[in-house]
Amino acid sequence: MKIAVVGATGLVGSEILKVLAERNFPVSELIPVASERSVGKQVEFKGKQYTVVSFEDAIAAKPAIAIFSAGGGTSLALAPKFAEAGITVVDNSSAWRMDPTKKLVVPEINAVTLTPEDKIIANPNCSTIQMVVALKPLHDRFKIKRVVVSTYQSVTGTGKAAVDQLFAERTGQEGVDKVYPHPIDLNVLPHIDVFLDNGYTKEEMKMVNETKKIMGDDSIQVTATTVRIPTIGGHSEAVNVEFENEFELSEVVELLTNAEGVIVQDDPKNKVYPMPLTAHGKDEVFVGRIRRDESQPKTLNMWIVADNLRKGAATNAVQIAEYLMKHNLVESEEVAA
Ligand code: 2RA
Repeated sequence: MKIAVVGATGLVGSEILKVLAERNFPVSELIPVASERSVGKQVEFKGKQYTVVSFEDAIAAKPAIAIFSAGGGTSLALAPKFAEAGITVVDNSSAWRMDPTKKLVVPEINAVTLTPEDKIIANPNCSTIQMVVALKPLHDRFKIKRVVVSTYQSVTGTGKAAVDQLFAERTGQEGVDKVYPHPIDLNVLPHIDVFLDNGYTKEEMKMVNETKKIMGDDSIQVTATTVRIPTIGGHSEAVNVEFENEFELSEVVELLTNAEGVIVQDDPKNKVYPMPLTAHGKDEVFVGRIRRDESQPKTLNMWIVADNLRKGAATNAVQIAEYLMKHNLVESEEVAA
């Protein structure tokens, strides 16, 4: 299948290439795409060099699927053009996520809703994806009333410039552009994305609104505090969940152990719990510190970690592409043949 990766030179774009290769996605032709200033650059895929092309050339090449990771503005302007040409877009930006005409997909949860008419499919925000993958099996069994989440997010969520800022601060390197309003090394910023009129950040409201949309249940109450920390391996989340129904801890662990895409790492006596360092480069969502909230009934605490560039972005997008391919939901001669 012909696949375009739009934003192929960025942090998420490079991860998409890696994930496509690792998962052996049947790529008959790879079309790396980027803005004018990156056209002509080379990217590597499965040991071969590919030349980055323009958006126009990518549309003319008519890939079956274009995985976009090029920012909201680019996506708003270009995804419809790809879609009009019959190319299915899987978009990593926030541009289409809350559009009621677009699906917001985490394959383990709601890929079954996809149809051939879905030409622009939204990939949720990284911090939301890892949380809902762990919450869905528990919601199905005990029905979630309210979630209180605090995040500890990797600088890779901001992009390469943020990783450069962190390491420049750490090594004392001068002249590196600052992307955060304060130092990030040896610091913690309770500020991800822009502040909104209600006092929350956009990242916090993504967690509230996207959770309801993906789970297909507006009754789930979510409140979030999203925080940037000086790590690169993945995002971590302290999640407090109140259910409608009583639960047994053993059943929670069993449900999570059997949940698709989840790995339980919960053996505190042996100091086993999820960490960004161990989640880094992995496709799964890791859950640990599973315990009852002793301050009120029917309430659980857990700790969720995932590589935000993987399940939080590239892996989820590639899994959507895999689902589309497997179920013949895209326009492709290779699929029809
Ligand atoms: C972040 N959620 O970590 C963003 C990336 N999509 O900043």
